Amino acid sequence: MTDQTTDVMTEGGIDDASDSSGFSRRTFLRIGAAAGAGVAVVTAQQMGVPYLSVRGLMSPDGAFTGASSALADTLFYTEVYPTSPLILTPFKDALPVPKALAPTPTWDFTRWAKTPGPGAGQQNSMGNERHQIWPTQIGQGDPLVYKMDLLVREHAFTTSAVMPISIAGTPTVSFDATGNVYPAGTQRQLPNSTIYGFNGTFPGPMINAEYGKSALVRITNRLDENPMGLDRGDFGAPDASFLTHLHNGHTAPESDGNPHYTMKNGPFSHGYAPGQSVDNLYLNWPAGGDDREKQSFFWFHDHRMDHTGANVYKGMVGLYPIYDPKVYPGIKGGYDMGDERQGLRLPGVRTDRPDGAFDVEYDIPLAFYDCRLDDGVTTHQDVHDSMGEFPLAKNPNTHPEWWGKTFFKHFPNHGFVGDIFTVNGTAYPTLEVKRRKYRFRFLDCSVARIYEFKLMSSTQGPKSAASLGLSGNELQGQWRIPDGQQCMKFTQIASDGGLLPFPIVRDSFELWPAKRREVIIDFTKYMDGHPTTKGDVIYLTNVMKMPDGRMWSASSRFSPDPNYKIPVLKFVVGDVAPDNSLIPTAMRPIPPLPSNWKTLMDNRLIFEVHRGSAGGEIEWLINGKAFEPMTVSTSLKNPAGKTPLAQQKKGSFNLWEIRNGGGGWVHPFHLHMEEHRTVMRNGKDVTKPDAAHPEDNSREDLIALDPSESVVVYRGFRDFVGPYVAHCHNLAHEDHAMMFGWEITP
Ligand SMILES: [Cu+2]
Repeated sequence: MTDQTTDVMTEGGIDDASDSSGFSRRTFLRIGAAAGAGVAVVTAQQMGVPYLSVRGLMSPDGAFTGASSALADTLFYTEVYPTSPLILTPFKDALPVPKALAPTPTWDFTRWAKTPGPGAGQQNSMGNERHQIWPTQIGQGDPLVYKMDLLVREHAFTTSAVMPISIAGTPTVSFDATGNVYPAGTQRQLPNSTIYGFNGTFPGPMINAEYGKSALVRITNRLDENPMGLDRGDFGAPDASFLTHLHNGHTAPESDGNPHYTMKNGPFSHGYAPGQSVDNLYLNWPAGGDDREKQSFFWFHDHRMDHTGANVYKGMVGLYPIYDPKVYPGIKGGYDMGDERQGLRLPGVRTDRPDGAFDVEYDIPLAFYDCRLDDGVTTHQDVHDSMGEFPLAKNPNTHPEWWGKTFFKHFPNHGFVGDIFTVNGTAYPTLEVKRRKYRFRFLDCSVARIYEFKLMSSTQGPKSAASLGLSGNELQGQWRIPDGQQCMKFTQIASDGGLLPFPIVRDSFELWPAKRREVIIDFTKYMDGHPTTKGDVIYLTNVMKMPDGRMWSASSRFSPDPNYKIPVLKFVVGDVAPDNSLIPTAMRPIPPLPSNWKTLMDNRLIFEVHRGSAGGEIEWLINGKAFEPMTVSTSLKNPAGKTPLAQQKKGSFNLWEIRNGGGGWVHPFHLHMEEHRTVMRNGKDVTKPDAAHPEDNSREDLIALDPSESVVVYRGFRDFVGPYVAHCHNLAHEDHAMMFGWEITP
């Protein structure tokens, strides 16, 4: 253990605070690191080192081969996961297409015991915060009010029968909640999984927002209630607290749902406890009031310190497309308001509802989430098992009573990847489409999995990986289309930061955790020009193989595996429908860079993300430090010889460099509050983007950091003051301290 790590571990501070179980995970780590209690030990052969060596992914300084990481791997966890039962009839269930949540009528929320409003104490149920900017201060009316309760409920991923299979891909025994054992070869129906969901659903509600009309969301924690008497399993924040972050809303800290804020303000805790509520106010106002900063697809998710991965995986995900009804000079009608007859004329037919919400047909969000279901024979075992977070589980233990329900393991902290792929909460769904253009809003809400999507046709149709003789990690995804061939292209119109300056036609695109991509798919013709016909089938196919949370082992960019073609969503072409949409040639202009931006390079802030030597709870470090929620982080020494605090003056702009410290890992790195623009990669000016990174000519809120890559971004710090965070969005990395606090000062 290095001095640096010892430092972090003895620093004390708020991460020592006991939670409801009487322990802090990080406190336990200190005990655990010393005593080795409750820790699984694996042999050196099981570790990732040879795998990475073979792939040439060792860091240049060889750090990954050093004893430190190996020791951490050895001491703190094993990578044993269950094999999910095989879903026997994929594409049986329809893709759930969400309808917009209705705002709460004024007569209703004005009768609430604590009414929403701009006054002191009106921002949360503790009465100790107020909204930094109320919409009337920026020329808007009072906000639309939405209500969401966090509820313990059930969720079904499929209605198909399943066949329990082993890691060898062969039929195996299965179990049920009452203690029955079913012999190998018995078809089963899955039990529902327990979720913690916004309004009790997964995914949670969708708010269709509009620029210029703010939204206030009253989120109330009712996770202490369990009216259906559901088994909560052994994951999710053990104190049932939550913290909701609208990713990546331009939002004041008190509504931003980040632990650097909540530890110092508001709840003075990791999150909001059962019985508490918070009014998250989303101004739907672009950074600096600049229309070029408008975005188009947010999502909201849990951000509870140390348990974000578990809480998101347990269902705390919601959708937030944002439209722009503004009329700009020279363009007829609202620019991007969900109506294909005006503005940019992107696909979408809008219906304004009497309840104050609106729905947009042919404009569909697709939330990708991978899961694993318990096989009843895999031991639930990680470093927390001796610390009493889930005492009823008596872990390490097997849980045949949870057979077929979602399985999550906090460790290993490489990440967590599932073997069943779901879209909008349904495994392998089907969408019947009209013969016309659609807008799809892609979101990766998985804990760690990265996807690469292609549109493929297949004459033979899907075959189960097990039936192809595959086993182990090759079973991930369950189904393949061995004869799949690309048949269509995507026209990408937006990235995480909103509409692109120009559409990009793509054969495939990657989707990293928390990232969004919006595309138009034209279902009238194939890429060779042939028209589609009714009944044609097109598979949205994942071609990135990612056996664990480190990174992919095969993708189009690196060592593609032509046999890995996982159909995740089936489109069936139906009847022709009217289509007034167009594919525009130009969309949202990118805000200009100052011509002298390179003069900011010397004084840039530098953050290097890397693996620590202690492993365990604080395995993932930034600038050598584990996340310390009370503290503003410090930059590494920059070329000007300074180590500035991560503080920016309100209204300022700066360059920040995020470096991947190496070791053959990738990190989806997310900075809260404003989207950024990538200006340098590995020291090279990319303001004129190349084919490998066409979106460098756009705004994003997440940096997809390749192994050992350095990325410099330009961004602003406008409108609000206070504490924010930046962190890896591989949620296992985030939960193991790969996060730092920064702030905007007046
Ligand atoms: Cu990471």
